[in-house]
Amino acid sequence: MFIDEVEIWLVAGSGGNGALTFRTEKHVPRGGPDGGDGGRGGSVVFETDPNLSTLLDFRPGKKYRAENGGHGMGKRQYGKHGENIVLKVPPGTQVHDADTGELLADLAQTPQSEVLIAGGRGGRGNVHFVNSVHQTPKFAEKGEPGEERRVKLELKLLADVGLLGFPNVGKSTLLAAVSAARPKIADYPFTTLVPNLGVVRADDHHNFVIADVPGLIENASEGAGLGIQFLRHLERTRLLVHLLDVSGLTGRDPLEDFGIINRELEAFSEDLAKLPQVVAFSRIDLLADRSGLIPLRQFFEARGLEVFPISGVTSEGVRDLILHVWTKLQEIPKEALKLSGVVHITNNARDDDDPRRFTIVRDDEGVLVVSGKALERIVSMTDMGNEYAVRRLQRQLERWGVFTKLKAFGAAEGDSVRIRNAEFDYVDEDAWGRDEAEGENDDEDMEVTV
Ligand SMILES: Nc1nc2c(ncn2[C@@H]2O[C@H](COP(=O)(O)OP(=O)(O)OP(=O)(O)O)[C@@H](O)[C@H]2O)c(=O)[nH]1
Ligand SMILES: [Mg+2]
Repeated sequence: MFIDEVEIWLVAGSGGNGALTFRTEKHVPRGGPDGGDGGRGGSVVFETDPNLSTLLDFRPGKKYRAENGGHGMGKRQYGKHGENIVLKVPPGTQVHDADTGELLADLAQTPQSEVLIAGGRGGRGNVHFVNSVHQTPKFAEKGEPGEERRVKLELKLLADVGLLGFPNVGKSTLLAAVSAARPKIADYPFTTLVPNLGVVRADDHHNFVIADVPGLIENASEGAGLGIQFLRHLERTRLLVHLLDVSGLTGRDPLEDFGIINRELEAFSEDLAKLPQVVAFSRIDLLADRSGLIPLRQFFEARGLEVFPISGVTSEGVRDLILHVWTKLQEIPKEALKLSGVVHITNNARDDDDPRRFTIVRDDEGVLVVSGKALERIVSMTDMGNEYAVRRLQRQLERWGVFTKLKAFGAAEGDSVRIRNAEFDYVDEDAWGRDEAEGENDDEDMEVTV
């Protein structure tokens, strides 16, 4: 189970359809066109919220939808814009395309808000298509369908300090002793299955964040135990507190444990292995005779590591440890965190506005598939049930060189051609379009400006 990695769907609102209406006046059954534009669809927006520390509120697989735009109406009335959907995430959340893995947004700052998918454009009402030749355009544009995208949200916890240690050494107990966090604590390994965060009060004005992660075991970096998936939470910390059980009750050798865990860190990431460590001897309340700790302490101090004997149960030594950690944190700059803040706006509409840029491929069934973002958008906004709209589309396709390129590609009379959801039979250009070119090629001045 991961609380900090979740796949969801984002659905931008579709634009509303433009209206196909005509003015009605007394004694004039059909006046001029007066169809208004559809409203823009709502966008999908992410916003950081410093009060959040998990992605638990997101339901895996759920579709998070922005509102659709309203349809245009008669009397040139615009449709209402769709409401954006604003998804709140903890700082440190990254949004990836679930299919390609591409990083779409790195939401590291507070406040930070990013439009992940812009809503679909509203279709234009027929009033826009009046020109010197066509006084009564009998078509309107449909709204642009809202883009849908599956994304993976990933939270790398922005903790200052990570707790490191074998299972059952008392990491969660320590977190509970120093913060308001109430992680599950029990006397068996792998009690903690997901990372817990706690805010620790250093003094009246300063806090820092500790992350308690599941215990590590030998070969964790190769997937043993709960594996490495949690090690990456420690990647963005600035300091590690390495807990060693010195009570002798578990039969573990603290020195051996220390070596094993550090080897796992090195195997996982060089950066992680380089983080400064503070050693905490855990469960000292269980030791009646503490003389055995002296050589152990000397071993670490000889290697430049500070040692703090503690008990999360009685709180002995805990305050000293915390004060020491706080002092050290002040020496380690926060800039060490790698926060990029990179953002790509994924909206198709903004990426490529030139309908002359498209590609043609023949699919397995022999259908000629024409793809190009602007071109596909215009096709998706064409009302295929309306012969006037379809005729206009044909003229546009011709103007943008679609038929010429299809011919050059080897299209033969009767081949099927598909552009997005529209499929039609290829007709050799010499056999069609002549009559259109004369009287009907009248919309040069209403170039699509989407
Ligand atoms: N006597 C004593 N018991 C402790 C101390 N710290 C932890 N324990 C006990 O040790 C057991 C394990 O403690 P946890 O805090 O759950 O250990 P953990 O390191 O978080 O374990 P995982 O989540 O499994 O990795 C519990 O039964 C605790 O009550 C301590 O300082 N003294
Ligand atoms: Mg635990």
